[in-house]
Amino acid sequence: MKDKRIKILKQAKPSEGNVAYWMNRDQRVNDNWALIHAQKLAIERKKPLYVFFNLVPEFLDAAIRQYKFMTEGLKSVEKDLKAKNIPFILSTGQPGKNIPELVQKYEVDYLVTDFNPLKIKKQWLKQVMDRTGISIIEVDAHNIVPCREASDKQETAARTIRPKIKKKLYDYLDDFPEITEHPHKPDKQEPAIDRAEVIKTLKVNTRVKPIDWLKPGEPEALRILKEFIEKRLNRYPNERNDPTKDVLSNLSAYLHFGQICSQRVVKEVIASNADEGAKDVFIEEIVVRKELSDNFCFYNENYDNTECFSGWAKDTLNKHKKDRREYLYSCEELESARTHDDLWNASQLQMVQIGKMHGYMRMYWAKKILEWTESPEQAMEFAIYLNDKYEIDGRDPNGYTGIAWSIGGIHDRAWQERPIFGKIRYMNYNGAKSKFDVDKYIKKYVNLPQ
Ligand code: FAD
Ligand code: FO1
Repeated sequence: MKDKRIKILKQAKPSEGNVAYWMNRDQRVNDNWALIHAQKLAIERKKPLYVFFNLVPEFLDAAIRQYKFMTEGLKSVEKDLKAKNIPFILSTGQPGKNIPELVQKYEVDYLVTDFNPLKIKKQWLKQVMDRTGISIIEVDAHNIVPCREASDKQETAARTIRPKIKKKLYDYLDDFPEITEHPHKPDKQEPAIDRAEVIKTLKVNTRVKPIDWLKPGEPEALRILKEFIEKRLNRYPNERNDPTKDVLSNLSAYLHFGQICSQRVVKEVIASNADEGAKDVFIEEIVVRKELSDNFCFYNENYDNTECFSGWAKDTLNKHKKDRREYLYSCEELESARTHDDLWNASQLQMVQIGKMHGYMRMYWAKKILEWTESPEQAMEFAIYLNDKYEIDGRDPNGYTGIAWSIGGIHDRAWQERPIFGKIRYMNYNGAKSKFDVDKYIKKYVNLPQ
């Protein structure tokens, strides 16, 4: 077990208490370094092991769509843990209050939690640390090369973090120990979770309907991974930027909710007999791009606003702030896909209807929001709001980074200067037309019943 995945956040004096894993980002039993470490600690101390999960009534702009996917996935987590003598304790409300209460109730002295670069988790962690006097340990169960280990600062671009990650990647592709049946019985028997009651605690938008084309949970994530490797991976290099082709992995929702980890995905991809070139192209995305996003959000708390843009980007966007906008749309007009651009409308409708916009279209979608709103500040606000409300994989470091890349040139370089965009990379309809059959894509979404 690489100790570099482990960060002692608070060291209390050793004592006779139990061990708990506060599950947040990595919502799975298998291949979960945080759970593996928590069980190791509990076995060493001959103590019961508990898993806490706190369900917040709202999370950024998540709707019932995302909560349904997540809570369905947690059902199989609870079942698998129960079979291993590890109680899964679900609390509802604010973690700053609930986790310290659970620590008290279950006499926990060691609290393990998984790494999460978003500022909301940093706030939660601070509240828990201020209200408990116990040891708190953070384990990076999401990145292959732990975020802090890959780099100790915000990286400029993929090309600067790539060598740092590649150098260590194979050190961190080790095998995952199994979670065994826990030998120390829990002190208390837990009443079954009343899920009807749990759902009532949510204060989320119920109009953004759950999706049915992706089944949540670890087993389904593994099935989709195997199918991707067998049927789509070899076509990925040439067709991944064509939204009319179905070659993407479709793993982002599972990765976002931690129902599968990228280390498992990469190990299976490397072990497969897919083309080596295809493996490299896919690994660039799921390792370099994905871990660059955690690096960006972890080291730059302004990942969700224009303050995070580099100096050159701020200057160029300010210089063009007063440029005439040929089109201006409100958030509602964008949300209901009522713009003059049928390609953009189709991408918005894809996101609203199926909860997952194609990766290539996300760049075009966000860049047009910069072009058709009053300011980069407003563009960031609208893009993040819509992305977090409708994308099944939203509210994720990849999303904040993807939007900051599109609107503020994060991890990108300066390009030919032009109105509104300044030197921020521009994308347009003709560019898309040269890459794929835009009419075919548009027909797929624009004619569907709203
Ligand atoms: P695949 O191409 O199969 O990729 C597999 C995995 O690699 C992805 O799940 C993701 O973890 C990682 N990956 C791929 N492309 C990128 C990338 N550009 N940056 C970081 N990681 C990447 N991704 C999200 O997970 N949530 C979001 O909310 C999100 N919003 C985005 C918004 C914009 C404006 C842009 C430009 C990109 C956004 N992305 C987001 C990144 C990327 O588009 C998605 O991760 C990808 O389309 C998810 O589908 P997939 O898993 O089938 O992709
Ligand atoms: N994490 C939690 O610990 N409790 C929640 O109730 C919760 C809700 C939630 C809803 C939508 C969503 O996209 C994420 C949610 N998360 C929740 C956080 C998630 O598990 C990740 O930690 C973050 O999104 C960072 O990737």
